[in-house]
Amino acid sequence: MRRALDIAKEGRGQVSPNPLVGAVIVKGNRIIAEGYHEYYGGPHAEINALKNCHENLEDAVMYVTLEPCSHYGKTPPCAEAIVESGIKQVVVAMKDPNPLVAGKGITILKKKGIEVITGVLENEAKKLNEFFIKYILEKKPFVIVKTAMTLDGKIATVSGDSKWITNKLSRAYVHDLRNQVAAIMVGIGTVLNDDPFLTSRLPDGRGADPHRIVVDSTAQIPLSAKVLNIDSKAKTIIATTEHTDSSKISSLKAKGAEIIVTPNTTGKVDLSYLLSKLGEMKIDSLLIEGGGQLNFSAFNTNNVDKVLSFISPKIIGGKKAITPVAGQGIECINNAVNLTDIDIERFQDDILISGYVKKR
Ligand code: AOF
Ligand code: ZN
Repeated sequence: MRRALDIAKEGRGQVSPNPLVGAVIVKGNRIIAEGYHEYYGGPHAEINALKNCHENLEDAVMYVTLEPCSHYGKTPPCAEAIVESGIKQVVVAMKDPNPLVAGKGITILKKKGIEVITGVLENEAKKLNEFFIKYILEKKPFVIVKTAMTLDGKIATVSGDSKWITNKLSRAYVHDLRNQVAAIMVGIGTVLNDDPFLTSRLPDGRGADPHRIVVDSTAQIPLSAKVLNIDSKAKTIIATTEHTDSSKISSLKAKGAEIIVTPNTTGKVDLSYLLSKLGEMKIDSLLIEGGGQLNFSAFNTNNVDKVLSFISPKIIGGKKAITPVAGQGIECINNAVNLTDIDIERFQDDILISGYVKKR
């Protein structure tokens, strides 16, 4: 199963919004075939493993990271293909949360006399598909807020300089993450200050760019901004409100940007509405990279699933130097956003603390 989980990861950046799935076929102590879900709309992992197998499958066991499907989707049901293959035992890491499947795949296998063992490395499998699980159940992207600060809690100096707070290794990790998510989001302040590309630049030139989303309630974004002028397959989406004048919207559209107008009562972009729209666009995962105002809004509206907080051992001071989460803040510690399942990693001298937001 560990091998199946490992090969499933090969599909990262390619299968969204479908799950990452791996399958390994074992006979005695030998792996005789394996396969994974390689690209969106392509054959499922189980089918690829069966296709790669040229031995008799009696006495063989299939290890698969997600319950085999039972539905006619883009491809016929894997559960039926497994039945036809002659395999008599299937080991499954996790049940498929997709309401179209949700146990039906396992039922098909059992009815045909196949022995099914479930729950093997289940936590690892759930972590591997945390984007898919949120998206398929809530029709909204899994939201990660990533921040990078100095040891004294700043994300830029008093003059606004922030290049670079974290080291090369940490930054490479973030580019790899950008390759894994379907979209990346920043506030207009970040575009005005840093003029980022928001692309995934992996060292080997690999990497599918995520869609770029700018939250910009009055569409202040200059037409010369890099995100509006880059050559990339991914879309640039400007999320704005009814306060934006239509001529600016037209010129942004002429630049190739897609516009999402959220209804508003506060003058700000309604993040919950925006996330539903992104879900409708099949965006299963979203990386929010600041600034402090957008980060606060995302926490304050209960829309964050996971936090990645880089801390670099530098001290820069400055009462006015900005911090990772700003906005109006909260009054009582009791109302703080709390994280759970904390993990700590080191990238040379930088530290990454990650955790999941406890739902309130
Ligand atoms: C995959 N790859 O290896 C497995 C999946 O859109 P479809 O028709 O390809 O079906 C997607 C659903 O099939 C997916 O949501 C999940 O429930 C199930 N299993 N999907 O894309 C795979 N095993
Ligand atoms: Zn399938």
